[in-house]
Amino acid sequence: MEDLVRELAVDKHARYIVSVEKRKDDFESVVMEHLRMNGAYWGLTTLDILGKLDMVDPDEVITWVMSCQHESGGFAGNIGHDPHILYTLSAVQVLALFDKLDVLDTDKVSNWYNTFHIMFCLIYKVDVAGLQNEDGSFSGDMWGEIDTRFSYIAINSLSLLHRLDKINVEKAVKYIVSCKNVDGGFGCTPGAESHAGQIFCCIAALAITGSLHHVDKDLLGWWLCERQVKSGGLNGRPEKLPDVCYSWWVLSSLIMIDRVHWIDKKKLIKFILDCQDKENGGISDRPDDAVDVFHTYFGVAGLSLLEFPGLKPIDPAYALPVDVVNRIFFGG
Ligand code: 3PZ
Ligand code: ZN
Repeated sequence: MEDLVRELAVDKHARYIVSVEKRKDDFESVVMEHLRMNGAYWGLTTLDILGKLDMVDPDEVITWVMSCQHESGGFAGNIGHDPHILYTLSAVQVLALFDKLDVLDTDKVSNWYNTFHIMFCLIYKVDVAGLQNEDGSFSGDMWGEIDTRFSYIAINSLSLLHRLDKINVEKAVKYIVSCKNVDGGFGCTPGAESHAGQIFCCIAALAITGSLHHVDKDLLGWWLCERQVKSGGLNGRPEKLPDVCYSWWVLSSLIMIDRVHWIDKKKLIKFILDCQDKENGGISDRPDDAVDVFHTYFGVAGLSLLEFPGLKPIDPAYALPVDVVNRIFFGG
């Protein structure tokens, strides 16, 4: 392991992240403009894991985050956009990184979730009825909005705000368990195909709520470790190409179910290191592709889960540095 330490271009990755935040007009930034809150979370968490969070001005970040909050309590992806649960988790996570959760009126944020949850339950009732009568082919857009990803997002952010009591956790867990498949994995809705990203959301939500006893760990562990391909990288489904972001979805799930020793950790480290742009910084989905903030974050976070020397450990369920999570739940 010691010989690998020099292989991670820490300073270059940190400079890459800071430079992307500053460039607001180029193509990459225009594409990412509507999800800048997610980008801020990916970039800033990367900097923190690298021990470089002091490269940004906390006041500047907090002011911008709070200017994305709506009267309703939810957060938008950027100033002037509509609030969505996807951006609200990122906003809560960014505030947590800077130990600034106290600037939030937590009841306002969690009441907004409550509204969302009531809507969720109303639609879900229809979903169950619909599923019982159909073969699984339903209109994508409408159903796209009901997804185990949103269960994870609600459970993670409400837990960080100490407001899990605002939702019916038992019902939420029951819904997630209803998305479990015979291969041990989970899909986005009951009966939907297992997918590593969805498995992460379900396993992490079950971990946060202390419900991992619903999981067949050996069966799921088998499906997950089968994701490792010859190059050492991990894919998201059978027959797909490996991708650095799956280092996170698959690896964090394996850790949460105590089966991480079933993959070749050294080969995965090598795959992630091979995806670096060693000249200009940043990490891509697979070797020699273009880098982006998303894969830079998941590459560095994956290395952190693999206990790469010199990186802050990251919590596999909350997707925040362990010291940040400890500060929230144990004070200090
Ligand atoms: C990427 N999104 O829909 S996206 C994302 N993907 O907003 C961000 N691995 O064109 C970046 N693929 C790059 N910077 C990619 C986030 C996707 C995931 C696409 C991707 C990643 C392979 C094809 C969905 C959390 C949040 C969102 C997602 C997953 C997990 C894109 C394409 C899609 C998107 C953004 C840009 C490069 C960056
Ligand atoms: Zn990817």
